[in-house]
Amino acid sequence: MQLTNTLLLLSTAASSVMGITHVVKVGLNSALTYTPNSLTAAVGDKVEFDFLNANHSVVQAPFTTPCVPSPGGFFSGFHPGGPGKAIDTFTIDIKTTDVIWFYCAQAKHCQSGMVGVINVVAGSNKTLDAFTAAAKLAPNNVVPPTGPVGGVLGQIAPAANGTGGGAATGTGGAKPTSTAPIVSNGAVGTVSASQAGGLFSLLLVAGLLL
Ligand SMILES: [Cu+2]
Repeated sequence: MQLTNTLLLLSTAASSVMGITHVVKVGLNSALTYTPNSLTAAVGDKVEFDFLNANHSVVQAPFTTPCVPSPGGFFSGFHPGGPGKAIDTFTIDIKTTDVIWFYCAQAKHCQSGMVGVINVVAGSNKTLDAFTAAAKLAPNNVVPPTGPVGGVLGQIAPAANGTGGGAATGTGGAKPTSTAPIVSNGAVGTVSASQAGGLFSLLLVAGLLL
């Protein structure tokens, strides 16, 4: 009983320390979509884009220019995906509650509605529908000059890639991603390292309690 309580406390503490990782499936069922295309994430959370099919990307954009990169925004680079392949992932940290609009820079995917949003403001006229409508009219789909930038690349092994979904919910950090993030925006401390560190100290505390 006491052990159960301690473990419960521990997992609650762990999730509040590490935040939640929200997973967005890119190209699910070979569609030009992000699933979900609108999500809410708290400061300290992460959003992980899983590239399942075709050759997609994710680029941050201002609301006013849907298919043009935001200065200083993130860009995943292009990631081909398909059945039996490892799934490339691109994970961003949510550092503010500001709205984050994004699109796919491949071909005319942005114009075709391959766009999405994090933390849209309820009641605002800056809706995902409005962004999508503006994207449809955008003259160009602009690929950022450099990247990947603004996030961390990873991979989900094919073995964990049963239904093309990627098994990524926050159950304590045991996600089948590769150990070495290839790119980040200059941040040296990696996600997995800091998570592991946090978990380790929590386990240490648990050990003392028990
Ligand atoms: Cu695309």
